Amino acid sequence: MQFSFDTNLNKIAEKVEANERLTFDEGVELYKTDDLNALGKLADFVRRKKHGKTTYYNVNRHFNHTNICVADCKFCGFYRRARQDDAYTHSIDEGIEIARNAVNEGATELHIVGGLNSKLPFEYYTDLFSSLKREFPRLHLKALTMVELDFFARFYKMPDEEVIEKLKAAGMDSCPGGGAEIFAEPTRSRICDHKCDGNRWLELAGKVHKAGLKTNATMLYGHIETTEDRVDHFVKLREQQDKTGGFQCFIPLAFYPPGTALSSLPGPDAMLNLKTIAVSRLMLDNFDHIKAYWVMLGLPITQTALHFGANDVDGTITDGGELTHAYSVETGGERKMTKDELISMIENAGFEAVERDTVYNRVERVAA
Ligand code: V47
Repeated sequence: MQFSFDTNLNKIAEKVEANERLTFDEGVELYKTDDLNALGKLADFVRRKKHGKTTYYNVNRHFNHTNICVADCKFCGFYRRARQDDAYTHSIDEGIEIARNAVNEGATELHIVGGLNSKLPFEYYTDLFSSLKREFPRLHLKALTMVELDFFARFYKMPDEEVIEKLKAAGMDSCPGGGAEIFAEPTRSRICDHKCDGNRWLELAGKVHKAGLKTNATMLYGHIETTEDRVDHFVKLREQQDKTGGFQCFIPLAFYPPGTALSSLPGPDAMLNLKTIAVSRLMLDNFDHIKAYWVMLGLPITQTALHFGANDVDGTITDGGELTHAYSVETGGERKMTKDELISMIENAGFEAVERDTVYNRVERVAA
């Protein structure tokens, strides 16, 4: 029997096997192949070398404190102007109640992001974090993207370091990876010209790492970006990781068009979803974890992605996650999964499910 293998990939396969860094051109070559099986096998080889059959998940909750935003991103279906009827900002007490429900359901992490809201004082954030920490000292606050930190530094006129130190002192434990979108110009300016550029996003990630906190990194794909833009994104993240080393996880975010200014676009298909997981695993040789975000990918592609380089599926997530609601794919009508459902999804795909905390320590639970 003749097994197919795109012979253009032979040289890259040798480099992957020898643990050698791939170039920009090789990243583009990987995207261009039609041999999805070969690409998946290469990424799976690296995934299994790093993690064996382990696939991580966590028990978490999203809290989007405000949907009021001045940024006007073309891909976003979540933001509102302050005058709109369905604009909202949660009070600190509401935040505490959402966190209390999450903790009662076993959450170890609260993922906090929101719009760039020019009506809020900086103290809203420090009060929110310190109040949450007072009530739930063991709940990890994964809070605020580099775009929010950039907005705070400019809007509240503070040096970056002061913004980061004050939020860290109040209880910010790490930062999620949002706001990275696509670094390459002119694409970035076409989809989000009111927020910080790619270099600034990377600079701030470096500063957060230097302050001793971990962050994640994302890439929004499947809109107007090119293959070269995606590979450029990986190379820039890899260079930043070489410098400051604080990225824990990369999360490719599949663009979901409904309700956005780009709603006429089809969004990414299964080929692009799987290629992006696999190429990110192969290009981001200094990232430990690649997350297949089930909310965006749906369950069948998430399971397949575990064979294409991903070793994490994120968490139980969604209640209270208005932002996620704005862009989540229909997963059989579900936008929330129980821990048992997550475990079954991972195990049915042939992997071992391991509960982690935000910084990838194993969580051992005592049976009730
Ligand atoms: O920055 C916005 C994206 C991000 C859409 O760090 C959209 O663990 C698809 O960053 N279609 C926020 N995506 C979410 C995020 C994230 C999610 C899960 C885990 C982590 C982590 C981070 O969502 C935004 C933007 O890139 N987004 N609109 C949309 N229509």
